[in-house]
Amino acid sequence: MSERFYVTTPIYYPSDHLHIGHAYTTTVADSLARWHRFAGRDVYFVTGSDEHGQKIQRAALAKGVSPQAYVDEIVASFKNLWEKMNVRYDDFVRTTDDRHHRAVQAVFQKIYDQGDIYKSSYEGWYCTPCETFWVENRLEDGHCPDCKRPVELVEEESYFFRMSKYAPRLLEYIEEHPELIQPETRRNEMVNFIKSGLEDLCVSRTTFDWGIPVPFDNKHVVYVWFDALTNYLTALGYPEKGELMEKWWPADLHLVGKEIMRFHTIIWPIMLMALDLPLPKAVFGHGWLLFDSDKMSKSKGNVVDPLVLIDEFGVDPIRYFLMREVSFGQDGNFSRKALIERTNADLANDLGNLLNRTLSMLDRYFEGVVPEPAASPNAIDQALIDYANSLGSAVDTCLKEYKLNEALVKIWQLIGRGNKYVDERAPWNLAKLDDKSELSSVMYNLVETLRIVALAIKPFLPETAAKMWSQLGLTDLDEKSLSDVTWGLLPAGTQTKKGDPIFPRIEVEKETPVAPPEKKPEAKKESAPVQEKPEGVLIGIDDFFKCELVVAEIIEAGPIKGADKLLKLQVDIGSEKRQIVAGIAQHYAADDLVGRRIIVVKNLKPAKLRGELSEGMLLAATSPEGRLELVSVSDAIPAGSRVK
Ligand code: ME8
Repeated sequence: MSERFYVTTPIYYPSDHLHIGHAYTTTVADSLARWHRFAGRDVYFVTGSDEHGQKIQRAALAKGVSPQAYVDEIVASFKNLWEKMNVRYDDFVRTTDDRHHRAVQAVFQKIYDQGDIYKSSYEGWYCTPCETFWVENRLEDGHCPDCKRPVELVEEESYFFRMSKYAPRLLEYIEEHPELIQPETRRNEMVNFIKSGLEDLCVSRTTFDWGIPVPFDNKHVVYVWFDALTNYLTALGYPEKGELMEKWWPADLHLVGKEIMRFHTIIWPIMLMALDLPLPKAVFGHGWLLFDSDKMSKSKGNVVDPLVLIDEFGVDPIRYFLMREVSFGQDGNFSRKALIERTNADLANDLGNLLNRTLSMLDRYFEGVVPEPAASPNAIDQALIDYANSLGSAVDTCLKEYKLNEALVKIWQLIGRGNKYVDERAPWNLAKLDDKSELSSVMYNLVETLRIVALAIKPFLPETAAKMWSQLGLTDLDEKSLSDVTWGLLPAGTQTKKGDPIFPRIEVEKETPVAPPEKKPEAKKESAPVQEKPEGVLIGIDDFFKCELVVAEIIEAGPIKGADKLLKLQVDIGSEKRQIVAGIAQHYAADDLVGRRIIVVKNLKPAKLRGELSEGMLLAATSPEGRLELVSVSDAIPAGSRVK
């Protein structure tokens, strides 16, 4: 990879407000841009708005305002969203900018002058929502093969771009530069599309006027995709061949959704060939973000507004979810439940707890001041140090290959190791020793792990990194770079400042319906035991894992009227609070149970006992004398930890 990185997002249509799918692409582009800057590379990050075309003109008309007034308002909302999401772009291209008019007209004129654009007439199909021309044989039941909506018959005089002439050259180029189209599955689709025959492309329209006029024929406006794709050059000052063009073209990465790969890997490269400009180094077509496994669309009413989510959850949980949940390139699913579960498990439990418990112990043992790592590292310390030292280059490699979720998994492995390290090195035991050197080292190692985590997550979760940095008592975060992701740079003597939990756990609305009462089994002739104990039967590990055992903290315990054997418990299982009814009243006093960490079966079907909902079952063993004892763990294991 070169030491410079020009990355773009699609320029979105301001026909409507942006939703979580648009935020997805832009968050990824922003994190890549931030990471490469952090790694010391020169970065240029461009986004924008695609404001012309029939779709926008119609939307404005329907609202009774001019197209310009219509787009001005929506584009302002784009910029507001990016600001709220901490997206830091270098340039925002509006296709209604004068500079963009100049660029598009220059591109059109040059290609026309060299004979690659000619006038003819178009008679065929058009999908306005996709702004796409379709030849009859590509339609599916008379509908757009991409968005499945009805197409319109269009008959008009048009200018055509000789795409067909360039098809063999493009195929050859793709063969020699497979990295142009990523991921690989999309490359095959595109190659097949080209091989099935490229038509010349209609590049002007005459039946409406919201567009850039063809420079030598005012009756025509330039086709909106020909206009929009040019934005990647507009940002560099094209047609001037100035410093920006010199420095940044060709782009390193056009990041787009899979549905617009064809425009970016066929039309755009051919336009560039006709302009005699080098082709971008890569176009990456990521998958779709679905909503509860369904395509998001206004008509289905399942469009997710990122601003609403940010107000409710804060920006970093959304950024984290988008990049962590989906394997980049593939389709992924968005749901409120999944967002809450991710936030509680990875951010509140794993990261939040590591920060919180480390700084609490540091307050307790060293008044919050980072001690010298006095003792030499043992094997457990060394494993932590080695992993932390390898993290920077591991994440860098992932990002060079656009594997964002893998990068986050690698960072969270360090967090997981940090939490495990606390349990293994048990600082509370070391604190009992007269010689505090080992305790000093262990506490240093934990704070140092957190410093490295804060740096590594900075490009992905800038707000969280800043909050952690301040609690760690460190300064100058903006000046830190990848080279600081190196073990041992934490100065001993740093005064930390433990603050509020950075990710308070989100309470989950009870979404699981109570299972309907089970049908009574048909009366059997012989009475059979209610539950057969499969003693002696061997089960596979998969069977065992079907049973989700987690650590739960008992928050409240109380009696149930008229049921002297039962207690009603409120427990915290990490991701949520639950009520469990347990037959332990004759063995435990309710007050003695509060604060205890027990093991519960999380995925047991809810049931009602004596009219009380019970959502889970706790584990206990009975002594030969009949005394029942709950299976418990120490306070070191946070609620929600999986038992396996
Ligand atoms: O196509 N999942 O603009 P657009 C993932 N103006 N990504 C999604 C998504 C989803 N559900 N929904 C939208 C256009 N996106 C043209 C682009 S570029 C020269 C012109 C993202 O407003 C994804 O990046 O329809 C997709 O390609 C883009 O938004 C489409 O945005």
